[in-house]
Formats: sequence, structure tokens, C-alpha cells
Amino acid sequence: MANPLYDGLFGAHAGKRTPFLHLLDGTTLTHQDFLNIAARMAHVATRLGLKPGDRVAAQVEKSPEALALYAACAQAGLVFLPLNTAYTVDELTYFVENSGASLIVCDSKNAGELSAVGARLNAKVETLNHDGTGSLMDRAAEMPADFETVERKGDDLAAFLYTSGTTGRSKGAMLTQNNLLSNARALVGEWRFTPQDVLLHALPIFHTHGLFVATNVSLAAGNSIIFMPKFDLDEIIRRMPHATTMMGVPTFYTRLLGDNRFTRDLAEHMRLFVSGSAPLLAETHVQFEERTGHRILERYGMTETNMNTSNPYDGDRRAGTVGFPLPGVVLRVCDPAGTPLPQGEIGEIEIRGPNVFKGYWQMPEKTAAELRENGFFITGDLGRIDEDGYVHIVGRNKDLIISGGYNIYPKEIELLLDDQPGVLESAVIGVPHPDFGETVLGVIVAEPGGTPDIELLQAKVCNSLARFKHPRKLIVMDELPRNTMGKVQKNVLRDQYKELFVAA
Ligand code: MLC
Ligand code: AMP
Repeated sequence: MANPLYDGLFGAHAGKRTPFLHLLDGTTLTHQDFLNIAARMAHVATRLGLKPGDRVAAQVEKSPEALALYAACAQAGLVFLPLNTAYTVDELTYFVENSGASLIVCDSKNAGELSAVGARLNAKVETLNHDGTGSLMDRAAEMPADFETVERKGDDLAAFLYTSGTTGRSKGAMLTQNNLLSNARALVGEWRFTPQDVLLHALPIFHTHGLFVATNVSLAAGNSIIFMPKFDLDEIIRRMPHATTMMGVPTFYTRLLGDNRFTRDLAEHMRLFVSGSAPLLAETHVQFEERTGHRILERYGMTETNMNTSNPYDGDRRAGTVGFPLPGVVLRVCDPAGTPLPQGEIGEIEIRGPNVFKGYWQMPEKTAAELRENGFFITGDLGRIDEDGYVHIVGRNKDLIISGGYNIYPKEIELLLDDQPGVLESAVIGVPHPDFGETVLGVIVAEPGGTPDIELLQAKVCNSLARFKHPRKLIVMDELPRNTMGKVQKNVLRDQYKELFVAA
């Protein structure tokens, strides 16, 4: 039966004993081994009563089994909802409740708390640990290794990825089978992936970059992956001579450059380094080329659209630009009303194409505010197109911090801080950080006569929000700078504290 995503990415490898995942323990999983695990998991899900279109929320460490769960969802027609392992139970509860997930897959260490959440929200809970153990795999072991693929259409939902918003409430971006498949195929062509490639995969698999870009591209091309649980500089250096390509956030590249074992010889076997998810500094691009002879290929994407643009594989990869729109993708630079601006002017980037998501789950108003009727998605990024057609991202029209490739929406942290005793108001900003590019700084104004207890505030943040969102510092000020309209001038704060972490 037809299921474009499963057939295109996974089923295409049925029966192949070709290497898929090279693991750090020296073993290799073939494409067929991987499909067998996925098929067994698909049986487990259907026997638990899940029906096509049901959501599966997964907060699990990176492992071959965690990746197979994505394949299982595709095969059984379920909507895969991967979640950052750093999220707290508070954060997870929102995602499960909002998505109406029927199944939660989590690490055994969180099973107690999440079982309570599951019981309240009518979701089943299975466990899957970093080493592939857990109740999901126990059940899977009893199941047949083949599963009749559930029929799906290209426009059916394949995944939800939650993305925070400027209002502080996360939205579930609904991605269809075609969104994912079309983008993977476009990237295989643009980046010349072939079955002979070996991808160094050190990204997490709960966001667009590690899951849909790195993994889907490899599946679409049929290449193998050196599958690393996380970014570990020593392991990257050890494995690089066996790889041909790597994808990473800018922090990967600055960390590599900070290590003198990373040399031209080490990178000799590589044909391509791709960077994205956050701006790559032009100086990193230049240093990288000086050190290795390779020009990093920078591309631009987002959760709602997968990848939009890429620097050319052949041709000039220009530092500080994100290249050209991918085949099939239309990119325009507009004024707030959606009128395209003359070439060279700065405006908001809008995107249309087969990659653009279907909308935010059960949020028609937010969908309508960001997705125009003519199909253009308003990205919130500010950019311009130069005379050679290269797209430059020059800023953001959305209040967003990107730390080490993770997105942090200040509003979510401000709402929490504002709610605490002794706090009148707060402003959360991103300031330059040598490792993460940007990091989070919180500025607090005390209530009249009150003194906020900084330790208590930090503790509250710790309990409620993922570690990467925590302000690295909380500063108390008498008042926040405001413009004549009374709006907080975050740019003034950013300027004031721009050297707080850089100088350290
Ligand atoms: C980890 N920490 C972070 C952090 N990552 N803090 C802020 N920002 C981050 N990105 C915390 C850790 O919990 C730890 O807390 C401390 O910071 C130092 O940790 P570390 O050991 O140095 O971090 P590490 O585990 O090495 O992780 C850093 C990293 C990782 C950069 C390798 O964050 C990463 O893999 N980032 C990739 C994110 C990604 O895939 N983004 C793509 C989104 S998709 P403590 O308690 O010890 O101080 C997207 C669309 C697109 O944006 O275009 O691709
Ligand atoms: P996310 O919502 O996590 O998918 O993050 C998407 C955002 O990351 C985009 O809207 C951009 O602001 C940013 N981004 C992704 N790639 C790049 C890039 N190459 N340069 C600058 N910003 C980027």
C-alpha cells in the first residue's frame, strides 16, 4: 500500500544488507536490521490500540531504537512527536496534553512521573532507554519483524514539532509526509549525497536538523551514518577520518576549531561540512577554510519549513550568506503587509513551497497570522537578497534567542519570572557567548520595597524549564529602559551587556 514517506525513505531499503548505522561500540546495523526493529515497534503501537493519525510523544535519548520509533510511526501512519530530552515534566505535560498524544515513550527514569501524566491524560506509557532496553523493546521482541505498511497520502501528517512562540505558548507545527520527503530529496540533489557517503551524525534527533535534515537525507540517499549519542569532540576527531560529510550547528565548528588535533589531514577524507540552525560567523567560515581547506556550506531552515535555502555545492559558498532558495522553494523579502520589496532591501523573509508545514495544531488563529492565504509563511527572520541572488539573514523580527542551536523564546522565561514573589517585571535577552553563540540573560526589576531572592528564582526556573533555557545570570535593575511608547528597549539592554560573557 502506498505511504510516500515510509516507502520513499525506509521501505526503499527493504531487503538491503547495506550498512545504515555505524555505532560507537564498533557494530553496524544494516538497513534491513533497522527496518525489522521499526516493524516490531509498529506492531506494538497498533496492538496498544493506536490508529493512523494518533500522536506518539517520545522523550528518549538518541539510540538506533529511538530512530526506529520514527520509522515505526511512519509505517503505522502515526504522527511522531519527538521531544528534547532536556524538557522538564512541566514542559512535557503541556506537549502531551496539547497534542492529545495516545502514547508516551520515555526513559525508565522518568516513567514514574510520566505514568501519572499519562493516566491523567489518557495516554499509554512505554519506556525506551539509551541502551535500547525498556518495555517498548520487551514488547517488540515478541512481535513479527514485518508489518503491513499503513496507507497514507502525501498530505497526511507525519510529525509534530513543537516550537515556542513570542506569546510564550508552544505551538505544534504539523508536518506532512510530503513536507519531509520533498525536502529530503531536494537536499540529496543539492548536496550530492550518494550511497557511498558516510555522515558523521552528532546532532540530537528530536529537532529538524538532526532528524529531518541529517537522517532523512541519509535515508533518501541510502548512505550510512556514524551515529553518535551526542556531540563529543574526542569521538568526532576519532571518527572523522572514516566519514565523508558532517552536519552541525555553529558551536560544533567553533569547538572543532578550538582543538589543535583538528587539522587539514584529519578532514582530508571529508567532502562536505554543512552548518545551520543559527548564524555561522563569517570569521568561523574563514578560519575553517584556512585550517582545513574546506568551505563550510551554510544553509537556512526552520521547524515549520524544513530547509529553505542553501549555499551552492558547486560554486561560491559565501560566508555570512545562506545561499539560494532550494528547488521548488520560493523566497521573498516583504514589508509587513506582504508586499515584496525591491531587490536589495531589508524586510521579512517569507517562504512558499512543498516544504512549508500545514499549520499549528489546533491553533487556527496563530496559523492564519503566520501562514498567508497564498501559501507564504512569514518566518519572522529579516533578510535581504543581494545582487547575485544570495540570501542574507540580517536579524529577527521575533524575540528569539538561539543558544547552541536551541531556540529560546524570552516570553516563556519572562512569564515565569514575573510570577515570582518580589518581581515587578523582567526582560530576558540573548547576549553573545563564545561557545553557544548567544546565551540567556535575565534582567529583573524588584517590586517596590521588595528584594527578589535570586537563588529562589533560579530554583524555580530549574524546576520548570529545560536547562538550556535557564538564564546564565540574573541581574537586578531599578527599571527597564523604555521608549516613548513605553515598550522595553531590549536592544539597549543587549548593548549594555554584550560583553558580559565574551570578556569572561
Ligand atoms: C547544552 N547546554 C546548553 C546547550 N546545550 N545550554 C545552552 N544552550 C545549549 N545549546 C547546557 C548543558 O545542559 C550543560 O549544563 C551546559 O549547558 C554545558 O553543556 P555542554 O556539555 O557544554 O553541552 P553539550 O552537551 O556539549 O551540548 C552543546 C551542543 C548541544 C551545542 C553540542 O546543545 C547541541 O547538540 N546542540 C544542537 C541543537 C540542535 O540540534 N539544533 C537544531 C534545531 S532545528 P550544566 O548544567 O552542566 O551547566 C533548527 C532548524 C534548522 O533550528 O535550521 O536547523
Ligand atoms: P527553529 O524554530 O528551531 O526551527 O529555528 C529556526 C530559526 O533558526 C530560523 O527562523 C532562523 O532564525 C534560525 N536559523 C536557522 N538557520 C540559520 C542560519 N543559517 N543563519 C541564521 N539563522 C538561522
